[in-house]
Amino acid sequence: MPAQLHLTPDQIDHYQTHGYVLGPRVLSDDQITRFKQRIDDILHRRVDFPDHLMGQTTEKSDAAGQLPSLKIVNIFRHDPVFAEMTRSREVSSLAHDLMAAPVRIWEDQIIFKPPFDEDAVLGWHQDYTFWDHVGPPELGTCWIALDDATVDNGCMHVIPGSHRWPMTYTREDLDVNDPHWLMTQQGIPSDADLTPVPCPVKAGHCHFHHCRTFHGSYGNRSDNPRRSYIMHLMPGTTCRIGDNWNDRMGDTESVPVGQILAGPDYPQLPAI
Ligand SMILES: O=C(O)CCC(=O)C(=O)O
Repeated sequence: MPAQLHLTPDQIDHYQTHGYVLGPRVLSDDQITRFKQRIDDILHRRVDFPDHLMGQTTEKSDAAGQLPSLKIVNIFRHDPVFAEMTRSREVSSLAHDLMAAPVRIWEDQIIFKPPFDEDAVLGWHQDYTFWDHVGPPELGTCWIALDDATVDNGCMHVIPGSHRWPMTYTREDLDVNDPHWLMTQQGIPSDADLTPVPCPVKAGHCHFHHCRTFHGSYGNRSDNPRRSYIMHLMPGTTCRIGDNWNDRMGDTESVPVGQILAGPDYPQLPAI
């Protein structure tokens, strides 16, 4: 796998126009194996990981003894195995095709959807709703499949072009119990096409989405888990513009309001 991967001009244009793009392979077989093992170790408490960063996304499914659907956040700040992704030249090359240098890491996540869990749904949302204490809203996400992500096992879906819509709601308005809430909000053009587009990618491959793109995912109907490792990235121009509100997120309080988020808490991806 070449370390210097690049998106083609058509892929870059696709991201800018539609708010997402499917990308190439960024993980080796060895990384996929080690990362899956590490997720297993974290989920089964064989390694230390802060409890409050392990959030259950749905009620536990019916299958006896089965793990629930989980979203684990801030992994690179606590786990030495996943911290190696802060040095990924592959992710860095691609991210710098889409965002102003130097691209830094804002947050990361693991999403684990157990087999046969049709309730493991992640409702429609825009990431920036939860990040509006940093800006400008030009952050982007590199979503990496650890298992082949398919429509059957709940791959991510997007609404193309939605990153450009003038949405007016705030975080306080959100109804987190209604997965379709976002689709009913003011700002969606009356002629908008709200047909969800799936983003299937093979294990080790990635896709990118803009922080304002509507996205979500359905449950897992397959007999395998759906695991992904997700890097939320910020262009080098990203500043703190407000106050922390969620202790599952990166802490911005060491950076004065109006200053660029930089320093050891926000590692810079390798220079390209
Ligand atoms: O993995 C998913 O199903 C959704 C991911 C997501 O919401 C994100 O990457 O921001």
